[in-house]
Amino acid sequence: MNHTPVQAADGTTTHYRICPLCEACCGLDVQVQDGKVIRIRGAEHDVFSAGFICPKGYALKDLHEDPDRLRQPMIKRNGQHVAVSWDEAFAEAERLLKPVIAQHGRDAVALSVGNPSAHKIGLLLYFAKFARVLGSRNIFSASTLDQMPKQLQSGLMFGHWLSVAVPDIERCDYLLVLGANPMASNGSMWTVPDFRGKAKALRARGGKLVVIDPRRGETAAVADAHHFIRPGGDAFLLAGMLHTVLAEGLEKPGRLAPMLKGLDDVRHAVATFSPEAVATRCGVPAETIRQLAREFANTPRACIYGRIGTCTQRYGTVASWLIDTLNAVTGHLDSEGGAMFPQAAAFAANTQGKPGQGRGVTRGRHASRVSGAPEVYGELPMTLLAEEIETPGDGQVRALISVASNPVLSSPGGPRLAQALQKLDCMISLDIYLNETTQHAHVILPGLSPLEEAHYDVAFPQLSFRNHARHSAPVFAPPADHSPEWQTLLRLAAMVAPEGKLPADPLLADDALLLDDLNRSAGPQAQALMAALSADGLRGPERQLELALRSGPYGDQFGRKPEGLTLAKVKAANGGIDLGPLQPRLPELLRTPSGKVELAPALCLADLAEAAKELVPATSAASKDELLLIGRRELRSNNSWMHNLPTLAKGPMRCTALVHPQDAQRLGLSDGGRAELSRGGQSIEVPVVLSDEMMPGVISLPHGWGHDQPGTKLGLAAQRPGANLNAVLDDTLRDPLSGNAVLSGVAVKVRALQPAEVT
Ligand SMILES: Nc1nc2c(c(=O)[nH]1)N[C@H]1C(S)=C(S)[C@@H](COP(=O)(O)OP(=O)(O)OC[C@H]3O[C@@H](n4cnc5c(=O)[nH]c(N)nc54)[C@H](O)[C@@H]3O)O[C@H]1N2
Ligand SMILES: Nc1nc2c(c(=O)[nH]1)N[C@H]1C(S)=C(S)[C@@H](COP(=O)(O)OP(=O)(O)OC[C@H]3O[C@@H](n4cnc5c(=O)[nH]c(N)nc54)[C@H](O)[C@@H]3O)O[C@H]1N2
Ligand code: SF4
Ligand SMILES: [Mo]
Repeated sequence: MNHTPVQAADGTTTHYRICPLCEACCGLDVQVQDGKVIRIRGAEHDVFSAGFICPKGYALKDLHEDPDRLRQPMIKRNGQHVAVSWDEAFAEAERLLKPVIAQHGRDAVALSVGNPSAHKIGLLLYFAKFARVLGSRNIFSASTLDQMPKQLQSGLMFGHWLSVAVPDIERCDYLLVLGANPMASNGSMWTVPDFRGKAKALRARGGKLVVIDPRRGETAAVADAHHFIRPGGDAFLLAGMLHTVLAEGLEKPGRLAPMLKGLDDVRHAVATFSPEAVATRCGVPAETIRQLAREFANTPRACIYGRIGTCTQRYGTVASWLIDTLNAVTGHLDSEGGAMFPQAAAFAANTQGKPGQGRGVTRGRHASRVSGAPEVYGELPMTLLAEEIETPGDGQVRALISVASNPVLSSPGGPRLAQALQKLDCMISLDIYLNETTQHAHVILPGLSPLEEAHYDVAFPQLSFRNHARHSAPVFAPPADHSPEWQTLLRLAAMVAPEGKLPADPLLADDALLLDDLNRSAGPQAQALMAALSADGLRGPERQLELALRSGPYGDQFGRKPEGLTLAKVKAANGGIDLGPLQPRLPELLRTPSGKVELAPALCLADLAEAAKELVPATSAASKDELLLIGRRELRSNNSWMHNLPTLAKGPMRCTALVHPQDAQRLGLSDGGRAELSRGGQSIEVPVVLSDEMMPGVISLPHGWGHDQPGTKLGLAAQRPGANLNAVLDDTLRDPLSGNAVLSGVAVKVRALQPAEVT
């Protein structure tokens, strides 16, 4: 039974809905009258988010009602997209896709999967199934524009890509934040609704919040201290801090000591990274580095948290590794108020299998065809998609299936990729807009409105500040003939499966794939389990969820622990079920072959040795007419796809370049004037805002803009299109360990535009 919507005397109903727009995963109350949303508020009774909401949460109404949101499949005829029936769309997809596989093999079909898929249970679970059936090596995702360094580092140290430690903020007394702005982003790789309230409480109990960022932004504004850092300098700063901790004998791993492996190697590796040696490279004075190391190490409940700014740089994996190494050697890993590991109720690999030991992670099981970049977590770097399409030869990518992905705006080298997409024999997009990427698709298969779908977060309880299990039912029934995305993916899976291997009917395909999985995991009990799971008519993602919850760490184990969780119990709980504060999980969580925390992975040591070469001589700053470009997130925007929603689009233009007045003076830039940013033959024009929030020499611009492409259908966004930051970022720059793109600290030429030059 679902928790039933609350009916008011005035005829309105209030529905509980978990917001799928960002990682905070807030519970919302959606009030409905006569089939229309009349109000959205934070759900006070949500056990996890307790009433918090941000302006994007209200915009779910706009998204639901947006006339430009696709409600019917589209196919391209004579260069124009036209709406067609679902049958026609699937027939066209099959007509284009099958010959590519028949003639060129499975690797000729690439997949590109984007951020919103992490927020949809159907997309997340069934994309994985689809990718397995397809069996292509060419898988690209937003992960290599974002957090792959953190996943690789966590995999190397703890044995699984998703064993990521997050700040235990409610018990923390010293939080050092690098390269994150949770006041704008609402948290990332850390699910923490109402960061402001939690930061305020931390400070109220005498704790300290310190921010390291080339921009003194919204999070720095609520912190006790802020220090500028040269973009890309984090690995150097962190190595300097670790050097200080070890040189001054501040390490105290405590109960972790017997679980740590490689401390001597770490000591040796950071020996050359004294605060004096790194200061110029990271732009943080040596004395500040020492002070940061000392106060962090000496506060009993302390934590370092690094996010996108620390990942999207040349030494992204090394920086991420140094963060958790610092947390570990000071005894702040896996301890209250430090960096702790959530225990999700469902789907967490680190709650399955043998506790305490495992196979660990391997990378480089195959390499990209053209540049030879190693596979990481089954993926190749997103910045290499264009060359895989452009470069002729065996294994050339000739078809692309994009799933909730807009790499033309989100990936460096976007304009080059847009050109490449034109050359494909087949492009199929699962998306809800005709936008900068999907305009190149031969077939677009739309998803539902978030208000038409049930929701349970698969990924984010694995990254949450507190353990919980929450489910929300659809607010509105989906249109009768609209294929939900998990079924769309199964229909595509049947097309690409070897002949006769998978039924074309998505419900039968779902049964077949689940039974396969159960045969592998449960052996002789597979049939009985299948029957039990399917008893209440459960199918698709909800049946997977029932299996995951019941067999999970809090589950009823199919009756063996009757007090345990089932899907029905989670559904019936109004506002979800609180599973308590984070608990120590080491060594049980570990899946490394050694059964220890690997403090000194060989890959990281080798790359730190590379970084050491940059210490002497100190690298010079950008040339006089160049600034180092960094990204920015705005509360009323979300990556590339929410600029068409009226409540978010109103107000001042957000795609602006922030420049320090000192730089402005040198470059002849003025507040409100326009500048041209250029690099590698590409240029964009943006409005300039002068701001002493900026570190001199650095310029900040948000990504996800540039909605001026003909052939798209984004009426409102096109009125104020902004410019595509990724047009001037370089698709050759990567962290060689994780394949993650370098988005931070790339030097761009900045030129003031005279009014007559503005286009
Ligand atoms: N320069 C620079 N570039 C960046 C970043 C940066 O900081 N700086 N950030 C990077 C990061 S962190 C990320 S995660 C990526 C994001 O990169 P992407 O995931 O490629 O981009 P999004 O803007 O999230 O666009 C997602 C697409 O999903 C569609 N969509 C939305 N909801 C649904 C749905 O329910 N179903 C389907 N099928 N489609 C849907 C949207 O219409 C859009 O086309 O961008 C990266 N790019
Ligand atoms: N409102 C809003 N919320 C979002 C999104 C959005 O687009 N809008 N996107 C969502 C997504 S996909 C993600 S991944 C998360 C990201 O969430 P966060 O990781 O919090 O990302 P940002 O808000 O971009 O903050 C990154 C900070 O890093 C700083 N920075 C840049 N370069 C460096 C550097 O080299 N070193 C250091 N120390 N700092 C640096 C920037 O100035 C910025 O303040 O946000 C999510 N939430
Ligand atoms: S913070 Fe994120 S999850 Fe919460 S309402 Fe805003 S967009 Fe939705
Ligand atoms: Mo992201």
